[in-house]
Amino acid sequence: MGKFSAAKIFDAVDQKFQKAYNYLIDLLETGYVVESRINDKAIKVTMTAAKPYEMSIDGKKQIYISSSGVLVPNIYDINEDGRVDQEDCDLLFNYILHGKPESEYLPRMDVNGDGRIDSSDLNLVYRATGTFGYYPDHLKYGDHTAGIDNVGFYTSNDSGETRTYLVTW
Ligand SMILES: [Ca+2]
Ligand SMILES: [Ca+2]
Repeated sequence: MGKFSAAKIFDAVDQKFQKAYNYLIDLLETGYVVESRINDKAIKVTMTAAKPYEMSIDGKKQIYISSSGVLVPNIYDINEDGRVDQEDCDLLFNYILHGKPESEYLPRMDVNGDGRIDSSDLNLVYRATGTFGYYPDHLKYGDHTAGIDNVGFYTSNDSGETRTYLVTW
């Protein structure tokens, strides 16, 4: 049986702490990126000095820290203030109705990523506020649809895919 040596134990512990410390310093300096596929979606989490936290799904930022240092909880937080509420709905509603305000948040307004900013996006944000219900956006009669989007009033014979504008904003 070896002789008990407190010095040896302290050395071993010290080396482990040193390794952990070096690992953390490396992590802080080089950052940390994890990429994975979950349910066929590309999930990426980045933690670097430039992006202290950012999670994206299929290349679109979902949860992240904004340039003003606010934790943006999800894609429905249009104005990046950390809350999904009526203000986000109002921004979207005003843009759909009046084409304004054209702000820095414009790229965030197409929340469902279909290339249009319209009532589908507004309804998603509205529901994300926890409020029950919908913003009425269009009327449907058989194959005929009449509605509004960020371009104007439209009619459509194919449920809104092809839109003929009667009035534009
Ligand atoms: Ca918000
Ligand atoms: Ca959309």
